Amino acid sequence: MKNLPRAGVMESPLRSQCPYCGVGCGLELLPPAAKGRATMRGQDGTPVWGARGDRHHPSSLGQVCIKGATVGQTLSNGRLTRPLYRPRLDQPLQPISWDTAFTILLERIHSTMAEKGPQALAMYGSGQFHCEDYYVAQKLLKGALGTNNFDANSRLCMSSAVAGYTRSLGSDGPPCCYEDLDQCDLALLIGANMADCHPVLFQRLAKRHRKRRRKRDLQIVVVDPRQTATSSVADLHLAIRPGTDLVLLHGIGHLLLRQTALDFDFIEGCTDGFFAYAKLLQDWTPTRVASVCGISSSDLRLVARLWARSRAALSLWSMGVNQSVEGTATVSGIVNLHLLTGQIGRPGAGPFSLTGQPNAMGGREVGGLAHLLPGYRHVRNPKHRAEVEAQWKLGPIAAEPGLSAWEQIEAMDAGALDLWWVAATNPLVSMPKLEKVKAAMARCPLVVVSEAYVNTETSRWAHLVLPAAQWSEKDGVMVNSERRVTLCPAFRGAPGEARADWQVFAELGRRLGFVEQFSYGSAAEVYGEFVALSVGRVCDTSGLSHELLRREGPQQWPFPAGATPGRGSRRLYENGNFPTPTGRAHFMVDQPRGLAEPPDGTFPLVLTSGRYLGHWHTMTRTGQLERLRRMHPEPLLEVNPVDAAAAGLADGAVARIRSRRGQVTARVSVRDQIRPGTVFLPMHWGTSQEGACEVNGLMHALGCPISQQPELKAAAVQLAPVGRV
Ligand SMILES: Nc1nc2c(c(=O)[nH]1)N[C@H]1C(S)=C(S)[C@@H](COP(=O)(O)OP(=O)(O)OC[C@H]3O[C@@H](n4cnc5c(=O)[nH]c(N)nc54)[C@H](O)[C@@H]3O)O[C@H]1N2
Ligand SMILES: Nc1nc2c(c(=O)[nH]1)N[C@H]1C(S)=C(S)[C@@H](COP(=O)(O)OP(=O)(O)OC[C@H]3O[C@@H](n4cnc5c(=O)[nH]c(N)nc54)[C@H](O)[C@@H]3O)O[C@H]1N2
Ligand code: SF4
Ligand SMILES: [Mo]
Repeated sequence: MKNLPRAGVMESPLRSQCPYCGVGCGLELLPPAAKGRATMRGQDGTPVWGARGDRHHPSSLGQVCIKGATVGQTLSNGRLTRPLYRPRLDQPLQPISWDTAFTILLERIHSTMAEKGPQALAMYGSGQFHCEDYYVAQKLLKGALGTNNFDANSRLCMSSAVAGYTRSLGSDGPPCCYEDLDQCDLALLIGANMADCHPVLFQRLAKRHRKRRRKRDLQIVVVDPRQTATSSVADLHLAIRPGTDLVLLHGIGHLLLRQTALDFDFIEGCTDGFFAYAKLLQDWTPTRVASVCGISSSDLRLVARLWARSRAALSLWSMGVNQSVEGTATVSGIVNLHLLTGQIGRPGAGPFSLTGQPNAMGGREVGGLAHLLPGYRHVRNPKHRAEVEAQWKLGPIAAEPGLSAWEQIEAMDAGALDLWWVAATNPLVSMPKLEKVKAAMARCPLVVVSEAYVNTETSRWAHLVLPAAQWSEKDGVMVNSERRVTLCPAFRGAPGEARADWQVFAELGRRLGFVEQFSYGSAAEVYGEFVALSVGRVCDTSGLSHELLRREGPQQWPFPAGATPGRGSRRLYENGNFPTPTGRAHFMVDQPRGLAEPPDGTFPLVLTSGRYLGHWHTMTRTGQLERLRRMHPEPLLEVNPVDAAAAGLADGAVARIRSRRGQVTARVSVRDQIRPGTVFLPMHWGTSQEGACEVNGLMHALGCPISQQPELKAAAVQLAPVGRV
């Protein structure tokens, strides 16, 4: 299989990875004039690229969902084409040249360095960067500017998984692969609505489930306070109270221990900390667990029995686990069960985080969080810093982690940040506690937003808006949830003066005087520099290059220099050896603490939030498509009949939803599918979209103390019909 760098040569299909979710399906891109295809037209009347599943992509085998299939129609409408600037937020944005934009950036950087030092500069990036954008961004901040204040929206997304894997197994890195979905006999889907959010993987599992001959060939257990399209196929749905996942996991551990359904050889040979963990489990008796989680103890016993009997247990999780004040502990709680029963490092078994964004994985590998450096290195580790310093030749890297996403907001609010640069994320929809974010941004002397589309919620609060070339317009690499690396070639031109993010960061690096360190001839060169820094690390990709990926197709890591390209899947830790100092994985002992803001008499309900199948986050792409808008015409508040009656709300009525931080209105959908005491809103509608609903104005910003991931899945709220208080 072959990937062509440019459109125009029609014989070989052009291949890429879908730029939406972390499944990372392979796409075949169909040029506007492809033979035998009616030419589709975008909103602006111009012919658009088509997309269909790439049968050669080992991760998706030709499958796609509605978002991947329609992505071509969303790429050219409403794009930013020129840099824009205003000195003050009450002035209109005016077009400027790139040269002026760089001058504004340089002046601000120099004056900030002189007055406050580099810690008053920060960048907030994204799991939607290509690896090359990510790599140059954090080299610019951590190397050239001397501050580790580079963080990404992965902090709101995968950072609990990163922290959980690291403390339990010794390193980040999901150990499983998608073939495990074909080989497991128990799939525990905890805090993941795969049917809507990782649809191609869900279909793979659901198809097997439909065709199973005996129940015990594949059982699916779903843990979610709501019934979803995912739980509709489950053999068992545990509708636990929000925030009680760790209790549930300890309850399962308790029963496994009692049934002596343990893998003693694995525990003895490959782990430590068992006795302390076993002691913790004593307290989590079935009666207590059932009562805290709000489920029956017979259901609890059933899930423990299914696990005890399973030959290959696979846990799949996403935001219902990660976005919690005990997100890291819950991830470790999942890993604990796998260690207890030796369910890791073999076909069909293991703890498997479903990555959210298309390149959140690559971001972790290149060092895209404030405490990381390339190659899963840590800024606190002097050896790691020395290795990166030697490669970069930009001087010493600061020894302390930089400001994480929410810490950047707090610093800005305290007047301690003079430059906040947001790139490829839309925080004025997606960050919690939006009123505070707005107030903080209003205090910052220079807010820069690198963005592909015009007039997003966040660019309305920016002084300097930089037009970004997006996926399809720049060469780059993305890495999906099963550690598979795919080349995403440029096949369309960028509109107007839009530039690739990495090129902007590199040019600023050169203008800062680091000419040699930031002179890259191509994205392939950037990638080459990064992979050299991965040698010998868990995520070794030193054998990969754009050229190899173009020639051989997508590859899974580890892929050290000299590795043979192949399509087969591999797992980490097959030899029972873990990248900890002792080579053993750790049982982690964490006492559950529950929600940061539990419901009370005034705010009696827990508001949770999440996603719809047809929309992507803040809808800058999917919001353009009539077909997707028809699929989900408005944000609906899901309410149980008991809570609806108590609040005087009928189905279809409009409710006011109020938390300690703000209020929004939304139409009510009364349904049994959500457990009493919990209500749900989708996260997608900001203020730019019809049906505006600023959900995150309601959410609090308290986060997990280890991963610093905010608890975006729960805030205490009250409901009232609109018109009454
Ligand atoms: N269609 C679509 N797909 C996407 C995205 C998108 O925007 N649209 N975004 C991508 C990204 S970045 C991400 S991070 C993933 C997210 O993927 P998911 O995490 O699967 O999606 P969410 O809808 O955010 O949340 C999943 C479920 O968590 C449940 N939940 C809430 N609180 C709790 C709790 O306390 N415990 C448990 N067990 N469950 C709870 C919610 O009811 C919800 O059904 O999706 C990716 N895929
Ligand atoms: N209440 C609640 N809040 C949440 C969540 C939740 O479940 N509930 N989930 C959280 C999670 S997991 C996530 S991942 C975040 C997602 O939230 P965001 O990251 O804010 O969402 P997106 O809409 O994906 O934002 C990406 C932006 O980058 C732009 N863009 C696209 N390509 C490029 C490019 O190549 N370069 C540049 N410079 N810009 C580009 C897009 O137009 C868009 O404006 O939301 C978080 N917030
Ligand atoms: S499942 Fe995810 S990666 Fe695959 S086509 Fe859909 S959005 Fe794209
Ligand atoms: Mo995410």
